[in-house]
Amino acid sequence: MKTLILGGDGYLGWPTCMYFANLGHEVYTVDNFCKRQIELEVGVTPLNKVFTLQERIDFWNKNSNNKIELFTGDILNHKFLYEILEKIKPENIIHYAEQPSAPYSMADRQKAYFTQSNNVLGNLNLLFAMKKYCKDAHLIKLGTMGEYGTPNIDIEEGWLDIEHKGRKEKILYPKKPNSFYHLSKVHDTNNIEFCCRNWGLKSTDLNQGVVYGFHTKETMLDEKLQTSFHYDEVFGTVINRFITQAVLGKNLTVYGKGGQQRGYLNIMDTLNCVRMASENPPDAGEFNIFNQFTETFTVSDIAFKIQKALDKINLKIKIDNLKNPRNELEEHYYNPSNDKFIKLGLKPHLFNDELIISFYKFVKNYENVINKNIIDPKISWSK
Ligand code: USQ
Repeated sequence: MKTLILGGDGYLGWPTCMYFANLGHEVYTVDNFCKRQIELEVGVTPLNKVFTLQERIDFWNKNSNNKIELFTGDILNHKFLYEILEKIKPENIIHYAEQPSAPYSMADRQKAYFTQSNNVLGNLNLLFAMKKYCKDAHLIKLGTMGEYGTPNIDIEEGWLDIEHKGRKEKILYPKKPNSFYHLSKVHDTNNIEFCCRNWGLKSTDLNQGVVYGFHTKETMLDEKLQTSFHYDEVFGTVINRFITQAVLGKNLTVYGKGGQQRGYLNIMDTLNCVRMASENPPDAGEFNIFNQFTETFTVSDIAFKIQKALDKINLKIKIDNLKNPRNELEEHYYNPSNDKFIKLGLKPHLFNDELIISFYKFVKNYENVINKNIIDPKISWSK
C-alpha cells in the first residue's frame, strides 16, 4: 500500500515512517522543517541529538528493504503538494504536518496567526489535492483531544446525538478548546467533515491525547534513528517534562491546583492506533472520529505516580504547584470515551512504576546535556 506521511521529521512523524515501512507499506514523506525553525526561534533543543531527516532516511534505506522516500517542501505551496499526489497517487495519507505546540500558539498574535494559517490552510490544500488526484485515498488526520476542552458532560467520539424541541440530529460534538493551536485542529475537523460530506472523501480524525515516551521498536534499532525528545515549555509534553525534571532532581512543575485532567498515551500506542485506523478505513463520504488515548490522569496524579515509582529506587522527588501560566480549569469533570480503539483490540502500554523507572533511567543518560534554562514556563496565556 502506498502511504504518504506528512510531517515526517516530527516527534511522531518519523517513528510512523519507519513503522509503516516495516509493515510493508511503500512510504513517502514530506516535511518543510518548520518545527526545527521554531526550535531555533524560541531557543530550545531536544534532549538527544536528532539526525537530519535526510541522514535518518539514508541510514534507514541502507539497512532496510522497505525504503522511505522524502519530498522536501511546504504543503502551503499547493503546486508542490499537487505534484506529489499526482505522481504517487497514495492510498493512505497520514497528516501530522502541523505546528504542534499550544503554548507557542498562545505567545503572541504572530504565533497564533502562523499556527492557524499553517495548520488550517495546509490541511485545506491537502483536501483540494486529494479531490483532484486521489479521491479514494484514506486521510488519517492527527487531531487532538484538546478540541473538546473540558466539558461538563461525557465526551463522545466526535459526534453527539441530540434531541432538540422533539427533533433528533447527529451533530459534530461541540468544541470548546483552550488554545489557538487546539482551535486550529477544530477548524481542520470542520473542513474535513465538509469535504467528506460534499466531495465523497473518506477520513479518520484521530483526536489524540497527550503523548509521552521516547522509544518505539524502530527508533531503538540505532541512535541514528531516534526521534526528538523535548522537555521545554514549548514542545515538551507534561510527562516527558516531569521525567526530565526528576532526572535533574528539580521539583515537578505542576501548574496551578493540578486537577487538570487529560487523556494520555505512550508513543508506541500512537503507532498502533494509526495502524488500526489505516486498517479500518471508512466508506467514501464518511468521516470517522476516534478518541486516541489509553488512560486519563490529572496533572497531580502524574506527579504523584512519578514520585511513588521513583521512591522505589530511593529517589525523593518533590512537587511544586506553580502559578498556572495557562487559562484552563484546574478542577473539572472529565469523562471521554475511547471505546472504538478498545473494540478494535488496542492493548495499551500503561503508565506504571516499571515504565516510569525505565523511562527515568533512560533520560538519566542525558543528564549532563539537559538545558536547565528552558524548563520553567515563561509564556503567559494572559486573559
Ligand atoms: N502541565 C503542567 N506542568 C507542566 C506542563 C504542563 O501542569 O510543566 C499541564 C498543562 O497545564 C495541561 C497538561 O499538563 O493541563 C497537559 O499539558 P501538555 O503541555 O502536556 O499538553 P498540551 O499543551 O495540551 O498539548 C499536547 C501536545 C499537543 C497535543 C495535546 C493533546 O503538545 O500537540 O495536541 O497534547 S491534548 O492535551 O489532549 O489536547
